Amino acid sequence: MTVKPTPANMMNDELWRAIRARRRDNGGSDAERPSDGETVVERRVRPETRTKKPPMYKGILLNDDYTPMEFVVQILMVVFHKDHAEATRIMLHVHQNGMGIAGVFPYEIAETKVRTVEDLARESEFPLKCVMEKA
Ligand code: TYC
Repeated sequence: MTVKPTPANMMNDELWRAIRARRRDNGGSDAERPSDGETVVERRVRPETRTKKPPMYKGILLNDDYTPMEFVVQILMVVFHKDHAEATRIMLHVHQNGMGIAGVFPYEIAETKVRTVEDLARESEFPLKCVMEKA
């Protein structure tokens, strides 16, 4: 059926358009709009709370020829909370492959760990490098 656009129902349409736009901005739905029998009202179902996971970053250790193996193992234990066996495994992987993942963290935590590794290495005058990369 065709509804004649009277000033009254035109205003009503305008109003609903504005309400819909507002709800879209808020992640809401059109659920309460009364149906005119022709208009298909989209009902979007969303969880009440949006839980967005933060982007994650890998903390990557780079191999070099001068940093002692045991120093790298200690770094992995102290900064990345690995036990001795896991720290040794990661260190040997880096030694043999040139690089390896020490852990995966949200941006600011990865940033802090990378800085801590390089601060400790510098204090001991070892050239150990640690970088971060989007996971
Ligand atoms: N290649 C170093 C050596 O032979 C050991 C080492 C391992 C250095 C891992 C850095 O990230 C590294 N002493």
